[in-house]
Order: sequence, then C-alpha cells, then structure tokens
Amino acid sequence: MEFEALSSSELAAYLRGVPSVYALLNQPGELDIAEVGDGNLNYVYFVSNARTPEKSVVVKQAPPFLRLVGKTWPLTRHRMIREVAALRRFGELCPQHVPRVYHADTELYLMVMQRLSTHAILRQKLMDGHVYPKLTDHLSTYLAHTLFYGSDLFLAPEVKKQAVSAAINTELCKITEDLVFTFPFEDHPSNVYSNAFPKQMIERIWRTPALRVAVAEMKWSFMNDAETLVHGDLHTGSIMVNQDETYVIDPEFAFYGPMGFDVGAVLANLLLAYFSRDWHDRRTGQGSDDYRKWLLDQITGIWTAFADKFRLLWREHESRRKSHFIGDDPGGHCAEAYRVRFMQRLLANSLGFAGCKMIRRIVGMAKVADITSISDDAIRAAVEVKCVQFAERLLIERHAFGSIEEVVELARDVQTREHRLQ
Ligand code: SR1
Ligand code: MG
Repeated sequence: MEFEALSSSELAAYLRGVPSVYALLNQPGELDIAEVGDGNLNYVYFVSNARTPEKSVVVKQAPPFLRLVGKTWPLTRHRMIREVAALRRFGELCPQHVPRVYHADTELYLMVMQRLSTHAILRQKLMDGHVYPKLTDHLSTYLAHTLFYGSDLFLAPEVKKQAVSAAINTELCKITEDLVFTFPFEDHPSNVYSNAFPKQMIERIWRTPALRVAVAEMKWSFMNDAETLVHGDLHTGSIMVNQDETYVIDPEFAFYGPMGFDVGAVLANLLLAYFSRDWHDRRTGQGSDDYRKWLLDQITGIWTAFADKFRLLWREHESRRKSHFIGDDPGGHCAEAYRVRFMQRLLANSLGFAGCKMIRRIVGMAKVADITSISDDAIRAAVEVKCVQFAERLLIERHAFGSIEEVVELARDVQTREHRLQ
C-alpha cells in the first residue's frame, strides 16, 4: 500500500489507543497536532493537550523515502528502529542529555518521545548570536560518556562484538559514504554550488591529490573502524539547548564507527558558524569580536573537556579492572603512554572528519542554514571559500596539529587574512 503521512485525526486516534501516551498527555479531550519536521528524512509532529498545552510529546515517523527528495529516493523504514535503539542506548549512558522515548511502534515505524518545549535548535541560536554557558560542559560529557561506554575500552569483547552487529545501519551509512566522502569530491550531479562559488575552487577540490587521498583515508576509517556506537550525524541541528540544558536528538545514523566522526561533526559545525559570522553579525546588527571568540572557545573547550573526561572514565575503569590492551603494567606507565597516543590519534581523526563535513556542506546537496541564509552571493562565496580552504588544511595536515589551540589559531588566521585562490 502506498505510504501516506498520518493526518491529525489519524494520529490523534492512534495516540488515544496507547495508554501510556494517553496518560502522559493528561487524558486529553482534544489534541493540538502540528507537523513541524524540517529535517531531511522524517515526519515530526508536536502533539499537545488542547486544554493543558504543557502536556505535550513529539511523534516522529519514518516514511519509506528520503523526505528531502521524495518518493524517487526510496529508503527502508527500518531506520526508525535504529533511531529508537540508539536513543535508548545513549539515554542509558547519558540520560541528562538525551530525550526519553515513551513509545515505539515497529509496524508504523513511529515513536513518541519527550518534547523539549523550552529548548531550541542550536544552529539557529548560534546564527542569532546566543551564548550558552553550559554548552562546553554538556557536550563534552555527552561525547565522553557515549563514546567511552560503547567501546572496547569499557565493554567486554564479546559484548562489544554483539553490539557492533546489532547496530549495523547499512542504508544510512551508505548515504554518509556517498554524501560526505565521495560526491563532494568529484563532478557529481548531486553537488550544488552557490552562484558565485569560484570554478577554480571546485576544480581544486577535484584535483588536489593530497586532499583526495586524505578524504579516502577518512572514508576508510568511517567504513572500517567500528570503535563505538556513534550518533552519526551530530551537527548543530541535532542539538537542542536552553540556558540550563543540552539535548542531543536524531541519532538515526547511529552505527559502530570511529569516535572522531561525532567529535568532528561538532567541531565542523561550530567552525561553519564561526566562518559565517560576518554575515550573521550584519544580519542581527551585532558585531562584536566577543561572539567570535566565544565560538572558538567552544571548539577548544569541547575538545579539551571531552579529552579530560574521556581519559578520566578510562583511568577509573582501569583502576577497577585490568586493561584489555596493556595487560600487566606495574605503575601504569604503559597505559598512560597508550592514552596519550590514543588521544592524539583521535584528535587527528576528528579533524579529518571535520574537514570532510565542512566541505560536504559547501558543495554537496545537503547544506546548512548558517551558509544558505547568506543572501549576498559574493559574501556567501567568500565565506564558502574560507570554509573550504580551512577544511583542506584540516584534512591534509590533521596529523601535524599538536593541540586544539593550533586548530583554532589556524581558523583565526584563515578568517582574518585575505586568502588568495592558488
Ligand atoms: C540526503 S540526507 C542528507 C543529510 O541529512 C542528514 O542530516 C545527514 O547529514 C545526511 O547526510
Ligand atoms: Mg537528522
């Protein structure tokens, strides 16, 4: 049967038949229902009790196609099962930063989840120049807990292998393999270049061997390094915030992959926010350097606090149980030396993934509002060129950065200097 999105009356009737949800909504007489999905994949509804609107939930349903494109891009609806499983797992590991799933329906590929009614999508708030004092602490905690507890650093080998196989997400991984690592770097019909984006820059992306090799290495890592359960799409549109709380939503791309893929996504999207700042300052009538500095401080702070928290979890765990990796190690010196190497490699990987993710948002088909909302073609192209120049350096030089401070220094340099196209 052909898929039809649920009408409000169909959804209301359905929810009335789910006792736990009906109770959460305070036994509603009438429901207010609005379809609000602006993501690329699914339908999303806000549902609230018409009499007591604070009693409210979110319903998310996966259609059998990619919503961004429509029925000509079919997708199995199984992704909803993956998303529910990932939300539940991340919710166990980090409940303060993951919305609760109240109900999941494996026949309608639908879930009912916590409504974050006092929170907003981080991307839009960054564009508007808002500051979130707890963001660094919250995101670093989320990353440290989810990435550490899903990995072989914590799980027993047989449990980890079971978890890897249970999280296989072939279809959505293929989207990432194509749209993040392949199509943006070749002359592909799905690419979209902004009006004034220089042809020279497009050619440079296609024809710089060191860049293409670096991207191939990152793609290999994405496809082969089953290190932990990653969110898989952790851009600033997947993060909801207010002054007190931070939630990570939408893990339908979750699978066992490299830790740096999530860290890199966060860094990449903060960097896109940073490089597009000139325009948004102008648009919002702001214009102080303080906000640029705050964005760069988030990049430094999130990596540094993440690395500290991750190492702490690792050390604490090792103090209770012998490491799988080092074995007998009186004094713990080898374990400490291994940790230093591990974190250095993780930083390099995160930077490589960040580079791919920045370039895909500039030349690939799925873009971000930080950039697309720039209505002046010349300004947009100038921002895009800076993003690509910076991303290229991240990819090619990722092993040479000794610290996150060096990355931020480069960002400042690319932002302030007039960079000629070579
Ligand atoms: C075709 S789907 C495009 C993108 O939307 C998601 O948010 C992922 O980033 C995916 O690559
Ligand atoms: Mg999403």
